[in-house]
Formats: sequence, structure tokens, C-alpha cells
Amino acid sequence: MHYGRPPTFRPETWDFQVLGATHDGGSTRWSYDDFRRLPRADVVADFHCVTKFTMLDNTWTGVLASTLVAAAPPDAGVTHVLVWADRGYTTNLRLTDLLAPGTVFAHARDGADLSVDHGWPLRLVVPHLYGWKGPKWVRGLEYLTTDRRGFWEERGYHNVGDPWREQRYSYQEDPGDGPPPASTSASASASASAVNVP
Ligand SMILES: Nc1nc2c(c(=O)[nH]1)N[C@H]1C(S)=C(S)[C@@H](COP(=O)(O)O)O[C@H]1N2
Ligand SMILES: [Mo]
Repeated sequence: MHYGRPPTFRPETWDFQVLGATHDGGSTRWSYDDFRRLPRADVVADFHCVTKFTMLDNTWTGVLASTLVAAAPPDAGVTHVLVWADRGYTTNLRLTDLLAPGTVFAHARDGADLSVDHGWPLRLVVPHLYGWKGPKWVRGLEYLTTDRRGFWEERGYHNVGDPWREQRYSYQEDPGDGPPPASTSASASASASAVNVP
């Protein structure tokens, strides 16, 4: 389930980048071959979509987000990340959500490579948050020192997205759940068009 059409994967041009407020002020880029050489792990976790379903007990295989963050660390002031995917899809996460033990950049589920529809060659899985917090066709992340809403978070979905607390929509946000109001002015009109995709 996704917004728009899946992108075409070209291994020669695909890369994964970490930028923004990095520890050394630079950015890190992995080619597809480099990325495939990073250490891998399996994560067993459920999957929650906000509107549709819960899938129990998937085994995701990939690079733990904590491994990636250790390889390209953030600056001390970083509190959030914006995760980028092909075709402009983004989602924002607290750094603590990215570093949670189950958060994984996965290329396979239950022992089989992901299909293009499900995110091949790489998707982020954040098992403790709703599905829209896990971009398919993920290409990189940007370290943030101030939170910034992603694609669905700008369109009326909850900034945190914890399924156990049923944090579905932005009107359910408590103070402190989202970025300060000053940075949401551009999203006020967009939220009127809330679409039922997630
Ligand atoms: N790039 C991208 N990733 C995305 C989405 C999207 O629209 N674009 N939708 C999200 C939502 S709302 C869900 S529930 C899951 C669906 O994953 P699936 O199609 O593998 O079931 O992908 C998430 N990742
Ligand atoms: Mo979803």
C-alpha cells in the first residue's frame, strides 16, 4: 500500500545517503554494493498499518538502523531524523525511534527478497510505529536538530504514530508531540486535503 507508483530500481545509480547535522559536518554515501556489505541482522516484529491491518510475526532482514547511525553518527544536538525515499516520500522520526532495537533497513521479509511493491531494494521498518513511518524505496536520512513533518505528517497524520496509543491523526497530538507551530504554517493548507492512503 502506497501513494504513487513504485520507482524503477537502477543499482548503478542507487545510493544511500546520511546528511544534515552529522557528527563531522559532512555526509556519508553508500553505493548499492557498499550498502549490501554492511553487517546484517534479523528482526522479528509485527507490522501495523493505520487504516487496514496488522501483520503478525514478520522476520525482516537488513541493516539495523543503529548500525547505520554508528557508521555515520549524528551531531550532539540531533533530536529527530527525516527519512527520505524515492519520489519525494518522507517521514520524520525521533532519533530514539530510529535507534530502537527493532528498527531495520530491510531488503527481505521471511527469507525472501522484497518485491518492488513492498519496497525493493530497501525499506525502513519501524515495528513499534504505524506503517507510514516506514518508507519503502528508502534512500537516506537527514539528521535534524528541530523536528520537521514528513509527507503524511503534513497531511493530517500523527507526528509520532504509536499504534499502542492509537496515535493516528494530528488532531490527537499532545503538546510536545509535534514540531513547534512556527514550522507548521506551510502544512496548514495541506492538511485540509487529508487522503485516506495510510
Ligand atoms: N515510499 C513510500 N513508503 C511507504 C508508503 C508510501 O506511500 N510511500 N506507505 C506506507 C504505509 S501507509 C504503509 S501501511 C506501508 C505499506 O507497506 P506494504 O505495501 O509493504 O504493505 O508502507 C509505508 N511506506
Ligand atoms: Mo499504512
